[in-house]
Amino acid sequence: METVHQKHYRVCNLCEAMCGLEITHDGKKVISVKGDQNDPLSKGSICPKGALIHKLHEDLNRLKKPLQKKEDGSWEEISWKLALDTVGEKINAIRKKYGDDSVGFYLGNPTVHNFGMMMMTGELKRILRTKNSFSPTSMDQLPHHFMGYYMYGHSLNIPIPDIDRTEYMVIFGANPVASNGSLMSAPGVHMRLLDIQKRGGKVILLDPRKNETGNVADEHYFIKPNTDLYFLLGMLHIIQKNNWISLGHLEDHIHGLEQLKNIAAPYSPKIVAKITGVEEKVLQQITKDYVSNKRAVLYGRMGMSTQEHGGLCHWISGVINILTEHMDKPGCAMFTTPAFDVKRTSKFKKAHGRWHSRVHGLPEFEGELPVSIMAAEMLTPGKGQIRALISYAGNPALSTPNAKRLEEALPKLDFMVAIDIFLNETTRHADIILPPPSHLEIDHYDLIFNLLSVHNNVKFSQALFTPQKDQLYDWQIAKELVKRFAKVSAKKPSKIFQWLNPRQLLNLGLLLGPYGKWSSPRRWFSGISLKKVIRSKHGIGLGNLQPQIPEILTTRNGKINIADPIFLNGLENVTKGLDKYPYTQLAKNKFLLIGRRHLRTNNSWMHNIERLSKGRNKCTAIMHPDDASQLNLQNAQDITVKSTTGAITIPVEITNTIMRGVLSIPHGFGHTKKGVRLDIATKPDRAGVSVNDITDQNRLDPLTGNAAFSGQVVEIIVN
Ligand SMILES: Nc1nc2c(c(=O)[nH]1)N[C@H]1C(S)=C(S)[C@@H](COP(=O)(O)OP(=O)(O)OC[C@H]3O[C@@H](n4cnc5c(=O)[nH]c(N)nc54)[C@H](O)[C@@H]3O)O[C@H]1N2
Ligand SMILES: Nc1nc2c(c(=O)[nH]1)N[C@H]1C(S)=C(S)[C@@H](COP(=O)(O)OP(=O)(O)OC[C@H]3O[C@@H](n4cnc5c(=O)[nH]c(N)nc54)[C@H](O)[C@@H]3O)O[C@H]1N2
Ligand code: SF4
Ligand SMILES: [Mo]
Repeated sequence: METVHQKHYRVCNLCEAMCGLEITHDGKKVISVKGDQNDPLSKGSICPKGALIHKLHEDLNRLKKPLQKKEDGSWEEISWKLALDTVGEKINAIRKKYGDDSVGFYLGNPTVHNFGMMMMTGELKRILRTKNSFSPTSMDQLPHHFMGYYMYGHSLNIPIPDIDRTEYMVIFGANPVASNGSLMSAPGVHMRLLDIQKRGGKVILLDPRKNETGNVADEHYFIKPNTDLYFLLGMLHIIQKNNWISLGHLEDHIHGLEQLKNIAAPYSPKIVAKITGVEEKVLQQITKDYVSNKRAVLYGRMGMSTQEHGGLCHWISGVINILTEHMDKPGCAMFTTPAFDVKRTSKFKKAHGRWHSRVHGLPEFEGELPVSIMAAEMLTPGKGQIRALISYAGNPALSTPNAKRLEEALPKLDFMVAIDIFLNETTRHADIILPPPSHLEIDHYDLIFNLLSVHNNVKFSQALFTPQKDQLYDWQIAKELVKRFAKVSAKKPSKIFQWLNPRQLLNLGLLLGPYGKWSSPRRWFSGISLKKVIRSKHGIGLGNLQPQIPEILTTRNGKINIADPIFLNGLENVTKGLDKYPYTQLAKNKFLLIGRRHLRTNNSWMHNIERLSKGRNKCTAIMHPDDASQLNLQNAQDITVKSTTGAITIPVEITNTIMRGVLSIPHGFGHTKKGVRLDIATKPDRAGVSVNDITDQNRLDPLTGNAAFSGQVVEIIVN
């Protein structure tokens, strides 16, 4: 009998780009995956990870049944009921004995790519009532949220670059050509950057490495890691000195302008050049071109966020965009209007410093503590010590700063449960693993990335395949745990999450959202509902980003707080230290460490796909040829990289695409750890080493508590 091939359309949920996929299948197996040409946002673009999404589904290492660890360390498959009941009993017993804070909660990156998991883990967190809640936010985009919260009143009020209309884009520390864009969902970003050039515009990159985006950019400048704040202050200095300030339509909506007056005065181009390593004339030219171009934008990502002044960087870059009429205007930094707007009706809610971490006294933000201190909260005895961990869709044993310390802490816990599809570096420490279905077995809607997308857009993906019998979705697992944990919680489960499933909640959000049927009588017939979105198959384009100030502002005074004291004080501390800035050259065996991503990797968890991990070793330490020759190093030679927290041995990759004195090592590798059930673990030449064995958990942005990966000093020992 001839097999009938069918087409399935969905959105790839592996990264932030939201590419539309066209999947050809026979009802049981995927035949091919291509970019969906009719997707209004991605228009056919796809990357190698999306094209292999079915390999995750087919991976023989993927777990399908709950596992329980036996006394001898081996694993046994158990029923869902027994697994959930055991988790309920164990965690409740610990909570009863030691209090709510004795349970640590870690929500990993894939949570934000799964709307059911997002909705229901929020409820789970509410019921757990632990102060010890963590996520990768605090080693990633926390400075963006911090800036959104203090300047615009909500941590999700994050302006994104209007990449399709801009004519001058200055990028700090991002590599969208490899990462496919972050806090700027822009599928096919490579083409979008080329389009800027076709329009006669320019792309400028400031990065200690001439990365893949640097190959596309019109201009690339090496900037010393951890110094972007000084460059931005240099820009502000020039703008203020020349009085190139123009507020345009924001004039009546800004509060605190006066306080900005002299803040950049000490940051003369001469001093800035000395600190950043970028020539004075480059700073002058970029500032001039940026100010004179009406459609220009500053955009900074990982490299700018994960440094010691990540919070101040995002503040100053926002200040510059605002002061020069590059905010809330086409081609500049803009806010989105998503169909389901999770922050739409929200009023200002205090979300910073409501409690502090026990050991280091660091403030929470949006209910989370900095992840860098998670291990300390496990290892330090006393009331409130973490004794159990719920790790949801995360791999902190590879992803967090000084993860070696966490590896020390995890086996000492009284109990750990991991909700994950693999037995990997983190989940191997669990007592129970609960595996949800694969990425092709779930419904999908981008609750968060539609909020960060360069075009307004709405699309719903239905599950393609049916999960194993009895297997629970991430959201169902959370719901089952809520039921059990509620027995000893001071909080009652909320009715809405008890009665409605994620699809129904999503439908409500869409109906009431800015384009929804229920948003106004006028939209009763034409408006959006989930049914209508599902019928659209390829998704519905909702047009370009629109100016939204003042409507979007949810600050207490209804204004943009351009100079909140928290930022001014933070900057004052930096300025006080300016006279003593350590300009000294490092010894020839000392380097400033930075990270990188590769198009064919996705943090720590897609290396197990053979077709992504094969080929050239991606886990190398990139070094400049002059540095290598000073150390007598040959390409691919093993070196030991040592820091205050540990040492790793890794092959060196010599290329002049990196700044002198800088070393670039990717994260997410190191799969050779004992007990991992992954094919990649049997291939030491590809499994790599974990850079987070040498990153220092004490290097934090003092303002936000974000991990400062960039610019850590490491020492090289030639083997
Ligand atoms: N040195 C250094 N460290 C870094 C970074 C860096 O640049 N440098 N980057 C940081 C950043 S930005 C991030 S976001 C973090 C990521 O940090 P984490 O979120 O801790 O790690 P991931 O590698 O994303 O691991 C995701 C886990 O989720 C599982 N998973 C995948 N899909 C699903 C699903 O649908 N359901 C469930 N339940 N599980 C699933 C995977 O098997 C994997 O174990 O790493 C951070 N760490
Ligand atoms: N293929 C792929 N795509 C991904 C991911 C992945 O692992 N693989 N991860 C996803 C996730 S979780 C995230 S958060 C995003 C991140 O996406 P991006 O923000 O684009 O992150 P990176 O690719 O790490 O690029 C960071 C850049 O910052 C530079 N840099 C480092 N330190 C400094 C510094 O001090 N100053 C300056 N100016 N630059 C510096 C690095 O050299 C690097 O080029 O990517 C997402 N997309
Ligand atoms: S760029 Fe991201 S969303 Fe697009 S196919 Fe690749 S992994 Fe999927
Ligand atoms: Mo991230």
